[in-house]
Amino acid sequence: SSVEQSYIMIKPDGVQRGLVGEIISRFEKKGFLLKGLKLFQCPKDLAQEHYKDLKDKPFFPGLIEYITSGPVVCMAWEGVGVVASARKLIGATNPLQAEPGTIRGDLAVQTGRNVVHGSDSPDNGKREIALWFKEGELCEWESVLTPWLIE
Ligand code: YYY
Ligand code: MG
Repeated sequence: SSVEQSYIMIKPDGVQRGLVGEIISRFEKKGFLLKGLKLFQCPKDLAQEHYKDLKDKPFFPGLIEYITSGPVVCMAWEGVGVVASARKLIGATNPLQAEPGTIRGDLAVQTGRNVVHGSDSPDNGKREIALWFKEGELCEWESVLTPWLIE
C-alpha cells in the first residue's frame, strides 16, 4: 500500500453520545497521522453532495436528515493503506453485523445510527477531503513517531 488520505467523519450521534474522544483515539493509536480536524454543522447541500451515489435509495432523505441533525467531526487522516485500514477499524455498515473490536461493532446498533463515516477508496478520500475542508484547513506536518511506525 502507498500513502493515502481518508476522510473520516464522526456523525451527529457519535458527537451527541460523547464518543468523539474514543473514536479519534482508535485512529491515533493505530498510527495514522491527523491532517485536518473540525467540528462542523453540515448544510443540507453538502450532505447531498457527499452521499450523491445514494440519492436514489429509499433511505436517502432520512440519511441527509440524520447527517445534518447536529454537528459532525470532520477529519482527514493520512497513512500507508489508511483507506482500507480505516474501513476495517470502522466495521460493517450494519453495526449488528460489525465485528466486536470495530468502532461500529463496539459502539453502535443500527445502520441509520452507525456513528462514523470512512472513505471507501483513495480517490473518494481525496474527493471527500476536498469537499469537506477548505484551503488552509489542513495542516502539513510530520509526526516524530513516523520512524517508529513506518520502516
Ligand atoms: O460506507 P458505509 O457508511 O459503510 O455504507 P454506505 O453503503 O456507503 O452507506 C452510507 C450510509 O448510508 C451508511 O453509513 C448508513 C446509510 N445507510 C442506511 O441508512 N441504510 C442502508 N440500508 C444503507 C446505508
Ligand atoms: Mg460509503
